Amino acid sequence: MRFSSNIKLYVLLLIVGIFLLLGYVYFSFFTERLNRTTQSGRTLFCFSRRTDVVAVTPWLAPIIWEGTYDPVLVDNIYKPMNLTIATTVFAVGKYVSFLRDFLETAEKHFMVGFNVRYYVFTDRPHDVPSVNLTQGRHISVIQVPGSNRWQEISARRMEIIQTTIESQISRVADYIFCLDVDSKFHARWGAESLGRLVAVIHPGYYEQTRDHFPYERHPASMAYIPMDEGDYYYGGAMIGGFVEDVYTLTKICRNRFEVDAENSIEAAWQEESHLNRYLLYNKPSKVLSPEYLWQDFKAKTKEVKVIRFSGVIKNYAEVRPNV
Ligand code: UD2
Repeated sequence: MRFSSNIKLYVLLLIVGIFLLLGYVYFSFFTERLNRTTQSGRTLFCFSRRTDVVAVTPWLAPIIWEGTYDPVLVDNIYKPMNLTIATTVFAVGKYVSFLRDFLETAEKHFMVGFNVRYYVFTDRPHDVPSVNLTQGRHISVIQVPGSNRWQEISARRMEIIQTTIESQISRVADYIFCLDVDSKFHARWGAESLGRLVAVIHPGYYEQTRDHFPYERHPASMAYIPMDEGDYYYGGAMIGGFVEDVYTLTKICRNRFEVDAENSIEAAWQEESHLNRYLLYNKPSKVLSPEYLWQDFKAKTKEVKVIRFSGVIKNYAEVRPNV
């Protein structure tokens, strides 16, 4: 009697053991499959691993920080689309000396694996360095007038980008980025940055409240923003998005700039002020964190895990035509 009850116990334990083993095997297999189908399990289980930064705007546009997206998944979505990205950069006067580093580092980090058409605007076409470009990437050099005022060079970018989109870029590109030349890329700037209208938070103001933002505060200016309005202070060193959305932005900012000029007004930060005004009433669909626009003189802060693009330290008196 005791012998047969022992056997029953062994059989029961054996059955329980087999079930536990099967359960373990099934669970491991299922998890593994889930991971493979989503590129990495992170996407489903911990999409944003960041709790120290805000990764969405109040109008629900993503703010792109390291750790809030899966680069492999993003590339798998965008790379098969065979997109062309226009990239404009102005190198007028002595700023032509920044071009080599800008282009060489862009080739290493900027939209790698995509078709990129650089448009270099300069008054010194013969000083444009020759840089080895990878397949699918081209440079067009476009001559523009010089100026003896840096404010004018910086501000006229809107007009020149607008007319070049009309005459050339709209026929060949899907997206466009307009960037400052006195900068270098240091890490991936990829398809996570693509969107309908893309702006970057200025590194000098991302920790400040809006009453400290250097918006244009004179009501007479077309760039005016009242003290109780404003979302972020966006950097003028980067505008991006669909070609047609950036076209509208440049056209409107250019018109407002010209109205100001007719009234002898120059906004506090030239086209950057008009950009901020435009983006207040035309919200960007994607916002890049200051990882995408840093400044070399600024010490890295704890929330900026990766510096992707950063302005070099320059001697203003040496490189600008006026002070
Ligand atoms: C800030 C902005 C810049 C622009 C400017 C206000 C950032 C980091 N930078 O930079 O985008 O809004 O304020 O006007 O947000 N350039 C030339 N030749 C010149 C002068 C300028 O080619 O003689 C071009 C060049 O591409 C340069 C850009 O204009 O990168 C902006 O000029 P800046 O870098 O001197 O302006 P900065 O540093 O005050």
